[in-house]
Amino acid sequence: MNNKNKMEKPVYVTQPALPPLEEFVKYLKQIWRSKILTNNGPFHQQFEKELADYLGVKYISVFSNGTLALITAMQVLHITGEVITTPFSFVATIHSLWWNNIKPVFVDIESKTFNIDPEKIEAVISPKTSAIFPVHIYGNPCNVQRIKEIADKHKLKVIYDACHTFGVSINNVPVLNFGDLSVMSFHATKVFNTFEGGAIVCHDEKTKQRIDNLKNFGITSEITIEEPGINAKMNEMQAAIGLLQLKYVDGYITKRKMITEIYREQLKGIEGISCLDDLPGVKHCYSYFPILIDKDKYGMTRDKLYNKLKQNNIFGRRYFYPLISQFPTYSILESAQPGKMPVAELVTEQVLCLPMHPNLKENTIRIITDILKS
Ligand code: T4K
Repeated sequence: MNNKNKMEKPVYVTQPALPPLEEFVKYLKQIWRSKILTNNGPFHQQFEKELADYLGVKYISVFSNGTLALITAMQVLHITGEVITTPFSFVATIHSLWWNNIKPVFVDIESKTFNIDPEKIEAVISPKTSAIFPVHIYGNPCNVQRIKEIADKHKLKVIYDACHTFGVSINNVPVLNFGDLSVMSFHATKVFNTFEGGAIVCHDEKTKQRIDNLKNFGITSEITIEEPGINAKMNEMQAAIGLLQLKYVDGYITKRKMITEIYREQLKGIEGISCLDDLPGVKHCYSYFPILIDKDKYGMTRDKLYNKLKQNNIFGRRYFYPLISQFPTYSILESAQPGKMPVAELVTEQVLCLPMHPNLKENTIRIITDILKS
């Protein structure tokens, strides 16, 4: 085997971007002095304010991770019965329904964005449906206007899984301002990380107060517990890292955009490989770089290419394969049956996310694309 392209060190699908350590040490010293480690401390409060400003949203409540934020979001809106959603996401999306005893009803995705296809939603609305739960997959915004129309017509709530978006806007309107709630993740693998972390964006003070109570056991005063909450609070170290990351995140996104453009240019014209385009009027955050491999035209399956890259020390990931609807817990559902979601079933077999993070060197991208071309 010709291994001239083998990387000396492994190249992973992502690598967290981190601020300078010296800057973080200053924050740590403050925490050591104050002894306030968690429970709505000063960094937590400051982070919520600065984050809301950065994102252009009115109310945000930060969480210890995105999954707990999703689980809590369902409680905030008292979601029950059935929820219409996508099979093409990370498992946490649908696990959040399961943990709330809510039945997911899957519908197919659009081939242009891999997001839920709004035109397939109305056909599965039933008297038990309480919400639509789309995901802005890879950070590409859903058709938010159409989803709003459908939700308004049928009086359904909309909760967006916005775990892949950071600073994304449509015609200068932050995508987080659509829907009743949007849920974010600041996991190590995301565009913006606080090691682990997450948030719920809402649009009024009362809801924000309720979310704050729910993530803190339901405590509303020293002796009052209004409802059964959970512990999903962000701690002071996470909030401090978040404050620092806000200073650097524009730079991270600029680098991701440059990397995307190099990939797109290099992959142009390879028969059987396609990638997603930027959407008109959208400011993207370039969280992932997914490609589709058409085995007949490319002459190799996605899995063979995935393994070939691996042999060269390059670890792409098949995000999102299998579909969530294909996992045993969910595959028994009627909406999950094979043949019902042809676009998602095809995309999950063809998709491969190539390495994407701000520290990726141009030379490494060229080695990756040379392997794809060879
Ligand atoms: N909704 C959506 C749509 C999501 O994508 C996610 C999470 C959630 C909800 C839930 O949010 P959180 O509760 O996580 O906040 C990863 C992440 O763990 C997960 O956060 C993410 N989505 C999902 C898409 O990917 P894995 O199992 O693929 O990650 P892992 O550990 O294999 O990491 C991938 C690569 O990243 C590694 O090969 C090396 C590199 N890496 C990873 C970590 C954790 C590092 O260099 N440093 C690190 O600390 O799930």
